[in-house]
Amino acid sequence: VVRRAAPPLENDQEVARQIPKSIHDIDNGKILGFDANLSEDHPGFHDEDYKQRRSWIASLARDIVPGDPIPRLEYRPEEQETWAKALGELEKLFPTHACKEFLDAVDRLDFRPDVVPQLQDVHEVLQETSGFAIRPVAGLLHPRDFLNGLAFKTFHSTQYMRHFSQPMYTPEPDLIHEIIGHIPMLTNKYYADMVQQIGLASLYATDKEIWHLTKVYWYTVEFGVVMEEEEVKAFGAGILSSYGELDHMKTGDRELAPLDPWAKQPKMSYKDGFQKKYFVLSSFEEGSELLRRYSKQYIDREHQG
Ligand code: HBI
Ligand code: FE
Repeated sequence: VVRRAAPPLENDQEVARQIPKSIHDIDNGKILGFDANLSEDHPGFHDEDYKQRRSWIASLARDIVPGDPIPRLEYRPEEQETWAKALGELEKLFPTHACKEFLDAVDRLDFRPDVVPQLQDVHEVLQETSGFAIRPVAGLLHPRDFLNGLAFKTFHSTQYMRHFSQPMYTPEPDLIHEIIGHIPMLTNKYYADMVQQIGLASLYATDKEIWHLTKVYWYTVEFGVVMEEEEVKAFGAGILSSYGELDHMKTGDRELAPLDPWAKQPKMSYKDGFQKKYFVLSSFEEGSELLRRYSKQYIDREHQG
């Protein structure tokens, strides 16, 4: 039997992609990694009750259409306590370690140890301040979908709480990381604009460029720092939601360098300790200008070709 070879696959050509035209075109159902099956090093791995609760909260996100109100959850006593402990610890470092835009936002949001904030309420504050929206999601989205959401001023947020055995640690995004780390900065218009630019670039990015943008996101939104007079202050959510990282950023053995979105970005380390290098902005006005120039190249290329 003579078999004819299949025509060669054009490996170097991207599969035709539909560029999302609105938030409705972004699928929030495709979750990577940890979905219902937590990895072995997750603090809730052996806790069936925790896993069930987490899956139930995650499942609510799947049925929500953008524009629907986000379901209000009644948090359990151990979840309330986890929130109170994490907030209480982090608040000790905010006055000296967090940027002034963050401190102003935290005042406005009025976090209290005895009340776990509801996503719907912080969504409404974002709508009134920067125009950002919160869309609940069951877990980690594909980087392209997550970044594309930012183009439509939408932040995909988890709604479940980390495991109560480790209030200061989570291996995945959770409500505390989103609410304390991300939400306050998203009320700032310049910051919100900067983040949206990363999203706009991602709409037109190849897969390789998505990987680069993931790093730009990592070194700004997750681990960015800003100069205030002569002092370095945190604005990245990965720093602001971690007591150890806040301390390390301020006093640890680390490098500082100006952010250059065009440059090759260092490899990201998720698990092995704190960041070795932080990228610095001189202000959020400057950051939004810089990223506007950066994203413009992607937008211009799309409209020429
Ligand atoms: N998904 N839900 C969620 N939250 C994130 O913070 C997140 C994500 N998917 C990808 C991602 N972050 C990063 O890898 C960057 O690509 C944005
Ligand atoms: Fe995050």
